[in-house]
Formats: sequence, C-alpha cells, structure tokens
Amino acid sequence: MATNRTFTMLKPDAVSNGYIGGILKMINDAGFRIVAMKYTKLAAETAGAFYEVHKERPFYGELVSYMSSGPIVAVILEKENAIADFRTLIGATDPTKADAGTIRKIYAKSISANAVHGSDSDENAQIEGDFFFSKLERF
Ligand code: IDP
Ligand code: MG
Repeated sequence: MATNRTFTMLKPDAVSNGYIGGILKMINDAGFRIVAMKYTKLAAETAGAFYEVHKERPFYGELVSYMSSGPIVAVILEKENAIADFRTLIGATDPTKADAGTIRKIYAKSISANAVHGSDSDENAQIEGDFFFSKLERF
C-alpha cells in the first residue's frame, strides 16, 4: 500500500556547503510536508548499515566513508505520490545527468557527493524512516 511518505537525507556535502535552507525551501515549495527531522552524524558503522543494500557495489566503501564524514539532516516527508515526485525533484544520481532545476543539478558536486538521498520505494521509505525515527518523533 502506498504510504504517501518518503525519506530523505541532506548529505554531508549539502550541509557543509550551507545548502540546508535552500534544499528545504525547494522541498517545501514542491508541496512536501515535514513529518520528522533530525540533525545528526552517522558513525561509519551506522552509514554502512543504512547502505547495506549496496554492500556488493564497487563504491560501497567510498559511500560509507563519505556519508560518515560530517553531519547530515534526516527527514521523513509526506505528499501524495511522495516517492516518485521526490525522485523527480532531486534528479538523477549523477548531477551532470540531472535535469535542470532539480536539487542535485543545483546543489550536488559529484555522483558520490550528490547532496540528497531519496527512497526508491514505499517499502524502503518505511525501512529508512524507521532507521532514524521513533513513533514519538513523527508529527
Ligand atoms: P540514488 O541515491 O540516486 O538512489 P543509488 O544507485 O541508490 O542512487 O546509489 C546510492 C548512493 O551511492 C548515491 O546517491 C551516491 O551517493 C552513491 N553512488 C551511486 N553510484 C555511485 C558511483 O558510481 N560512484 C560513487 N558513488 C556512487
Ligand atoms: Mg537509491
């Protein structure tokens, strides 16, 4: 069943470059409501667990060390058709291939440091949101 929710992280490059406000404004302007939000930093072990599904991919080590290199903002978002609409808003994984006007086109530096995460399915949005937030932290 579609939950109308997705999960995002503003990644270390977005935070260190001062883009939290700009990215959250784009998310708000696109009609997403913030259900939960947390400013935190992932230990390498925690980042490794979050990206467990990518364990066999060649960039896994790079991804884990990058995602634990500085603070991130974890957010649960709500909107009709949230998963697909958010993937459209962020653009392609590789910012050089992302459409004009997308978050990654505007804010991302590289395919690895690509500013934001976006869940790829309802099931993963649920798993990823549960990874960061308790019931008491959702509104
Ligand atoms: P997505 O974030 O657009 O869903 P995924 O394929 O799920 O892309 O990859 C997860 C994350 O791993 C990407 O957001 C990016 O940070 C990193 N990544 C993906 N492909 C590469 C690559 O070829 N080199 C380095 N990092 C990559
Ligand atoms: Mg993905």
